[in-house]
Amino acid sequence: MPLKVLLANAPNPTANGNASNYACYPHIGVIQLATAIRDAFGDQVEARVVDGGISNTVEVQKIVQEFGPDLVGVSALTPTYSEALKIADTAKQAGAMVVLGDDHAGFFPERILANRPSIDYIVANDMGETPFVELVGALLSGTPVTDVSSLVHRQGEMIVSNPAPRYALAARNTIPDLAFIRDELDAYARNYREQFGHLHDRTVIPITVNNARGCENGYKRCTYCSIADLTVNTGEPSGFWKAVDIYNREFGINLFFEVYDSFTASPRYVDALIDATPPHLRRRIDNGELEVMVYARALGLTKRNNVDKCRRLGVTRVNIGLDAADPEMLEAQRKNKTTAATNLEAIRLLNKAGISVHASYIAGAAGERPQTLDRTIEGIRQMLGEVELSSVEFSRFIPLPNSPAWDILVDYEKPSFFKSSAEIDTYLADLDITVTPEKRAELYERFGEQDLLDIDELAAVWAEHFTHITEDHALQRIADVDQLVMAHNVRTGNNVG
Ligand code: B12
Ligand code: SF4
Repeated sequence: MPLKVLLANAPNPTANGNASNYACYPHIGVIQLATAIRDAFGDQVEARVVDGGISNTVEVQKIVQEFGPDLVGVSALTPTYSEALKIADTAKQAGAMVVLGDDHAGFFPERILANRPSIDYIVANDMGETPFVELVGALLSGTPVTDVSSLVHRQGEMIVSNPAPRYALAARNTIPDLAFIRDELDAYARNYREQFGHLHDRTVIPITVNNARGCENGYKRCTYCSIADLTVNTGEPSGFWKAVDIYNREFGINLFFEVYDSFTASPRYVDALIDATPPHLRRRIDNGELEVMVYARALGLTKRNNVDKCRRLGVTRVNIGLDAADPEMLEAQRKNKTTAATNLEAIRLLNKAGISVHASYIAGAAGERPQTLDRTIEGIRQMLGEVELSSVEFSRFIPLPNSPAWDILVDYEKPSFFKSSAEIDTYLADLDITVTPEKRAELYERFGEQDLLDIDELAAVWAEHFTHITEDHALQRIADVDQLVMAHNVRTGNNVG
């Protein structure tokens, strides 16, 4: 009998239990894990994948019950953790072992194991492939899990964290086999085309790929950035093109969203990608048959001929976090030498190269005032008048764990991204914000020891204590911008990309 393994991505918790607002891409992490164990163990395992991103918790729970798995792996982000817990409970009741992975699991592994008896193991690493294969290997052979790297597990009364090395993408980066989600591929494509189809000359079928990670701003990350690890970690350039080739031939995919945190982080990798482009794919890129989409920093795009390099790689859409047009807010967001002028310059260069731009802005950064928000909105108005944007996303600020904002809100005593509490005090004093010791204690009491966090509550508390505007004001101004953007026939949205 093979070991039955179900990998599930937890949905967002929304009122109707359906998280598919903008499910344009599958969760490729869980597909990669399923592919890796199938490749490693063949018919010793029977793997299945379900993405709550295009269904809902109840659907995922039904599949867990029907499949009767021996092991359920659940992917949990901070906003989806509540649903991950429900899926874990169902899996445990159905007699499965449960392992949790992805960002939220990696941020609070000990706390989660201490609070949640349904969860047996946590993979605390944002590169889950090697540990997951090791875990399944240990379960198949009945050997102890003490040697499974990056695993956090119980040993009697104790919670033990096995050593967690940094795995290199160049050493192992299995191409996720989309056959695991063959029946659902069309649903993502339809969702994408509904929102963005008009940006492309032909009918596009999108997918995310990931052959490189990291950001040049990683040493001083943006205030809201919650990404687990921003160290630059690049795969073999040939691996990127192999994924493009296979996905295009086998699944007709023609739009590849490389979710590298910042495409301009490693100039050497970009050059190597250009050099490694297979001639038959180069021809198809030049004919507009294959398109690439990336995230990039505005400042990075203005340097080293990067826009031209993007164009040569088939990039037709770029996502940029412009964040604000007000200098004080850009500084508060730790945008690291990015100014309203560099933002405008980057978009002009992209426009000239015929590359469309998805721009995102944030209302309610630390120290935000009605006037700074007005300046940002004026900047958006100017942008809309001077350059072409394909979509503009204006979101409220949400302080997530593993970000500088989390240090400011919760981990004040032991910050991870500020040198000390004193540095946080100086940062806040510059923004005219003071927090009393009593309030500090209250904030820690409220969020400091929790594994389950309410995103709306976090956003509201942040607005109240760390900005000079109310949350209602931020939401009202976001609605104003949506009107403004729509009047320019540009798509709006919240986290659309
Ligand atoms: C592509 C992407 C999306 C896509 C695809 C969805 C998805 N969940 O992957 C879309 C646009 C749909 C999306 C939506 C959302 N996203 Co998103 N997304 C990303 C992005 C840019 C890349 C993720 C990726 O594909 N990486 C490449 C793959 C190969 O790696 P991976 O997914 O991390 O998986 C690896 C490991 O994490 C681990 N692993 C993952 N799952 C599991 C499970 C088990 C059992 C194990 C053992 C290991 C394991 O192993 C995998 C292989 O190495 C990241 C940013 C980033 N750099 O991480 C944000 C990010 C993950 N998203 C984020 C958020 C908040 C969301 C939303 C909640 C936004 C919202 N408000 O609705 C939704 C959630 C939707 C959902 N139900 O999944 C945050 C999470 C922060 C946090 N504190 O949790 C991130 C980090 C961005 C940020 N704001 O900082 N997202
Ligand atoms: S530019 Fe993006 S990836 Fe880099 S630190 Fe800022 S939010 Fe994170």
